[in-house]
Amino acid sequence: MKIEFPDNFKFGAATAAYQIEGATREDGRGEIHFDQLFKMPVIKSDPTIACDHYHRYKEDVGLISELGLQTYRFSISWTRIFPEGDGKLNEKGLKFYDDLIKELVSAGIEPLATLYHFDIPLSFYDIGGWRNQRTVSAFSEYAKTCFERFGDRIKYWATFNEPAVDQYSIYYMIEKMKSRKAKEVFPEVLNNLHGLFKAHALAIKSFRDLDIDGKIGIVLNLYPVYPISDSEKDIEAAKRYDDFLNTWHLSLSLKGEYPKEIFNYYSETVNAPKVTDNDLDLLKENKSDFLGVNFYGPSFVRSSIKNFPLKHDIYKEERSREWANNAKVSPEDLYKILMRIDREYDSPIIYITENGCSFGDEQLYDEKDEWRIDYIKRHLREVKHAIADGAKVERYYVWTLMDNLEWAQGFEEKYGLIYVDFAGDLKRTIKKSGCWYSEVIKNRGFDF
Ligand code: IFM
Repeated sequence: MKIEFPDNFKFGAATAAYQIEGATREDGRGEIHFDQLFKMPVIKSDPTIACDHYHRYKEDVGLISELGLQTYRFSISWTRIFPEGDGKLNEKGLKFYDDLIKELVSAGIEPLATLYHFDIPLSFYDIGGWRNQRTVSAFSEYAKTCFERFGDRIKYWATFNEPAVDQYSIYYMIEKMKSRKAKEVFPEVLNNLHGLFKAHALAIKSFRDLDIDGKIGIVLNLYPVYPISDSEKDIEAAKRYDDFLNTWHLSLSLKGEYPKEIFNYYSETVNAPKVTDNDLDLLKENKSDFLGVNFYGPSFVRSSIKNFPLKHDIYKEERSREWANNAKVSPEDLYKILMRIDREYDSPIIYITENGCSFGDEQLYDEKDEWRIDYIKRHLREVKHAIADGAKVERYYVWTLMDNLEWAQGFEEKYGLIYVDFAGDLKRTIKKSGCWYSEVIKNRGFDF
């Protein structure tokens, strides 16, 4: 059977600044919270070089071209533009992105830029991060600067990548490492998320005030959540987690409002977030033009007394062909979440902004790369299935263009279509999966 995609559907791949650029101490870039974390002995990887994309961006755009990608999603590093987060602009940082965009556009590759991919300026992390109005205002100034400088060439923008991971995984993890209690940290997570969504709405407002000819949205990590058993407690825990992970972020992004049930649950358990009527108006008046969906696999939840206040635990299995780095391989669940979004949120335009897999360390010409082909094929089939059933899915970005720094997991996880020789000279080689994807793009589909 031939799986074919409509003419308006675009194929691409995604990356993020911190995971590929390196050059963290060059050309005036300011520090982010991760720079501090990577100095700690528990996390061994070195982000100062990463894939050295900062110096090899021309070669990398050449590879994107060779793959035939129609669009490329990358992120801009806030502290390259404003080293302190606000205040003095860094012309060298702006120039780097100017050069990258020039290279992309002249190769006919459409850029989609993410403004924030887990890289809060250290100076702002230290003053309470997104809970502090100064961070919120500085982000909207940074966003405006990017729109003014690059908006003539970049038509597609995402404000934030995966707010839930930024807060519920990263912020939570960092604060717990300081031996702080969940009862203290969780309300901060919710207030941070509230500040982050205000910053998102302000960025959208300035995008529209500047009358940029393009579309702006947000990128969420979304997936069906299942109880591990049919016990009432597990079912309730799964519902709470689903309400938090999916409903909370979807409702804020697409309806500009908080979902009542889980909002009330949090008000009663943690007395957060603190929200004003003005904030709610801001969110309502500045909804996304499109929704970016990052999909890796479903979550399986059991009830637990350990995790305050959601009282849940996530079930995981050892890695295998059917259980990739962080999730079970389950393409049908991509279909399910796409149809849920379509049904419950008035049929928004959707881009799959990330989908991909790592099965741990991988050599060049490894059978794990064959598994990647199978993974992408099965997920693309479900994307087509959702389109056929009415979901407005218009793009698909493989995570990721090239093997890179997988945050605290370092360089051992390999999600790339391109192999990078981290043990040697960082030489790039297109993997078999990259060649296969390239054919899919050329043929606008594949045989299944
Ligand atoms: O590498 C990350 C990316 O930064 C955000 N989404 C998930 C990817 C794989 O874990």
